[in-house]
Amino acid sequence: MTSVVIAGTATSWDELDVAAEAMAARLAGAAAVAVIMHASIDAVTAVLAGLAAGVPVVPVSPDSTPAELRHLLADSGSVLLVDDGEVTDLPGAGDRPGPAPGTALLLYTSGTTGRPKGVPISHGAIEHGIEGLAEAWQWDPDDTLVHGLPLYHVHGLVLGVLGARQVGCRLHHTGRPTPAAYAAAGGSLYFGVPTVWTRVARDESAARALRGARLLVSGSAALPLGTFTALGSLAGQSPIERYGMTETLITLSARATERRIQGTVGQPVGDVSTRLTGDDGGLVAADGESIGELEVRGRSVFAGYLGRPEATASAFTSDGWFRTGDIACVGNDGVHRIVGRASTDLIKSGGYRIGAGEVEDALLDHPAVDEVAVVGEPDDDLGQCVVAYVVAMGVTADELAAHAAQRIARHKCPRRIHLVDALPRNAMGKVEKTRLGL
Ligand code: MCA
Ligand code: AMP
Repeated sequence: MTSVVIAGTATSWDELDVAAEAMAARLAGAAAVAVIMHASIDAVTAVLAGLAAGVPVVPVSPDSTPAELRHLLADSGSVLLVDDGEVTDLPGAGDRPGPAPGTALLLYTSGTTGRPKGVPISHGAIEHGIEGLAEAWQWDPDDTLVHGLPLYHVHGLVLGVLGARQVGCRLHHTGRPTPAAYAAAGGSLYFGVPTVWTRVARDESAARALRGARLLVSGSAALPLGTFTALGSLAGQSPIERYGMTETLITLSARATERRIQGTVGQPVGDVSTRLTGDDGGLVAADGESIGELEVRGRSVFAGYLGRPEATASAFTSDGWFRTGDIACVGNDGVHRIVGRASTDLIKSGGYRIGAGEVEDALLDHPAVDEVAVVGEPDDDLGQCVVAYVVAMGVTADELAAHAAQRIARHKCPRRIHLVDALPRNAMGKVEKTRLGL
């Protein structure tokens, strides 16, 4: 019986399947079920139950504010909510159509403006993506996967739980992704966002304790050079990097058997194809130098946002490629390098994707606030941190921080709020975010 440990509680995949089957009967026929994703056996059981019952599962962050939760429940068409193993009927639910049949998960993700959008992910996309990763990483039933990532995103849930289950390996979820917990877990395969790897690299004894691991994998944001190098010497290997997106699952990855090249995210996974397009819409050469927007196609790519035809139309090209919004360059060996993002309005902080517009809306909602611009500023630990520039009268930065904290989850809240007299604007009156903080 393959063991599964989640935040200190042990079980097995077989026991989880039995518990999930029992809950599946209660969920069957629902348009969608929302699950509060504490790092717990109960939460994982509820996800597996939804998948077994053919009911789309909507994983919800336990840190969601009441306003965020209301949006997710209404937007997703969820008719049931599971929290700590308790299934509740949602009153007044079902006003909106749920995801299409065949949807396994409905994940919510930030855009540059507006509230988070639902990304329906099919059973086939998940299976295909994990098969591709198993091949790229030589991931097999002899592995013990260790991570402590949140269970409501692709990284922690799709790869970190459903991946281990599909491969049939042991899983040790550490509850929180701390260096000490990673060091104590004794795994063969470790997942982390760059912030986690940076913290491990700064804790020399934790980093040295990973010397027995077969493979360290970093994803969700760019891995800093210093972290790559420090782990190379302390842990005996640098992490391999892979690149993905909620909408595409995992698109690119370095291979376990190949030499690790800092700053590269490898080649396509599974049947994924990629191309780069320039500002003029023309294709950009894969010559290791030219850069363009990365576009992708393949079985793991989603078909469109739930109930957002306009957002879907602008996310795909007329010939069916998904526009990632990431700027990349590709070598003639097919190895990709992510060099930036097309928009300053998508921030990556601690591996979380945060839409500047959502944070701006939360602050603009305060009556004393006239104007807001939110940006991601470089941060040694988080990659980027959320910073707000606010034009307001008669309110303090602390009061605005408290206001935001009631509306948006903690990781989206600005770490710094600067009260300013005016925002920098160009001749057209548009805010120039790149001039903020200068
Ligand atoms: C947090 N704190 C704050 C604020 N936010 N204080 C003031 N203002 C704020 N706005 C507090 C926290 O509550 C905590 O307090 C302390 O500051 C430290 O917070 P933080 O540095 O954020 O550390 P953390 O809470 O330990 O989180 C770091 C983390 C976390 C563990 C790396 O960011 C994380 O779990 N990231 C993973 C995100 C992820 O899974 N992304 C994948 C998306 P106190 O210490 O008192 O509690 S899927 C994806 O991207 C694609 C598909 C892909 O490629 O994988
Ligand atoms: P999310 O939708 O939260 O999954 O975030 C997806 C975004 O994370 C991508 O569009 C990239 O900007 C970023 N990302 C993911 N993996 C990497 C990586 N290895 N290097 C750089 N950026 C990454």
